[in-house]
Amino acid sequence: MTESAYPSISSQLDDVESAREEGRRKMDWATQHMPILEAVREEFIADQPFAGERIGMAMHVEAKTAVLVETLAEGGADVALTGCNPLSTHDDISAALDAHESITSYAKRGVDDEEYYEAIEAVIAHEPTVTVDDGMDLVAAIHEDYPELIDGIVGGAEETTTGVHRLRAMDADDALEYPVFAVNDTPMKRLFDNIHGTGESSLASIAMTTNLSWAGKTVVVAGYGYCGKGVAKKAAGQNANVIVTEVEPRRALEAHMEGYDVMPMAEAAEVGDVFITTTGNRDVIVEDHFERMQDGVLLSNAGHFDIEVDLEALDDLAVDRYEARDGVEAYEMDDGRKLNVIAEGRLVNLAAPISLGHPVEVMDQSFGIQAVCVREILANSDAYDAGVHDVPDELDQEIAEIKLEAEGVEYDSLSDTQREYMDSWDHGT
Ligand code: RBV
Repeated sequence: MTESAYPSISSQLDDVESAREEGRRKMDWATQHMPILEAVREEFIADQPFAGERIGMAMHVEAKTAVLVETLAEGGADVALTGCNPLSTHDDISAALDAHESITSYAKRGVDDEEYYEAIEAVIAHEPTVTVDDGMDLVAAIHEDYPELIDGIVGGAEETTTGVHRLRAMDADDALEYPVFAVNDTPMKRLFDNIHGTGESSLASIAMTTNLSWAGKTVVVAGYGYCGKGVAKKAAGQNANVIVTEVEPRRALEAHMEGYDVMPMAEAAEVGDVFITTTGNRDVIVEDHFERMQDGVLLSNAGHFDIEVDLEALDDLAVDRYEARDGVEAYEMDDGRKLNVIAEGRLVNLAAPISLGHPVEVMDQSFGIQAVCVREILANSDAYDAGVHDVPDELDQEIAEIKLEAEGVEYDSLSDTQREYMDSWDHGT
């Protein structure tokens, strides 16, 4: 394995022993609620499907992710990892992982842009045979700067909507040179992680960061994709009035039929108390909107990148700027209004000081899919050409079955007659 000059987390902390201990304690807690990864880990320990492989990862380095990382390492892999957001890393978790003989962690909280990309390069210096990304930063850096490594890469897996979107754009340009599974697009991921995970953890992080209530607030949710649906549903469940903004006519209609107010952002800007962007696009809340907002609004983003709220424009408008609370930056306008930005406009459920990411149970599902995707790409590499691949449905079902069994939920199966009927076309009235 090639060594990198960039230091792993262990040499960057003052009291690495106590960090490791605390990280391990958090991982133990997560593990107790991750029956899918527990089952997959037992299988991997027995079968050693990753013996001799090097897995490079760029993900949110916190307790649940750590359980995935260890599961892959226990399956025989050498794993090198770093963060996929400068503010989502938990240093104690990073340190606990780095203590494992087959794991090197470069993730550190609060890195600047330069350090962030140096850490990505440090992971790439391990010459991974498989990549696991959340947001596609590893795939992008390898294709742009280390194309000579591509021949040695069997494949990859991508966690999030934004990453899959970027990968599909790359694939459409014939620029993606190894196979990558779109983990995000599976039912076991998207219907739970994106909806319940984003909904619950974004609202929890905003509430804990501000100590403010949802009841009676007007909450503006930008984007009604899977994440937006979750945020809107949970906000309505907390007695907020929900406004949805959309650019896609059927989604706008869906939100309207769900009972939410739908209107352009320019109108929503005037009445919203809390703004949560979930679009995956840029410039969703911009200067014109800031000018119309009420005093004291909260601005936050639940999309992967920090480009949905135009903070540069907000900074230009501001006559003063100060930290109102941990994780809350107040921007004061010349007319005295204060607009409060949470977690620097970065993924609010992961990047605020108290954020913990999605709940453990949903990450068990998402990471269960990640784990079996890594197994699949290595076991059947001949079946996958360069490009984005849907995860085979049997793998998604395998994870659902483990989860149902762990929950003690029984369900029906088709009789032979029913199966035959479903496969036939000649039964009419
Ligand atoms: N996400 N990870 C966590 N490890 O706590 N929470 C959310 C965690 C993932 C989620 O799957 C989503 O697709 C992605 O973060 C956005 O970067």
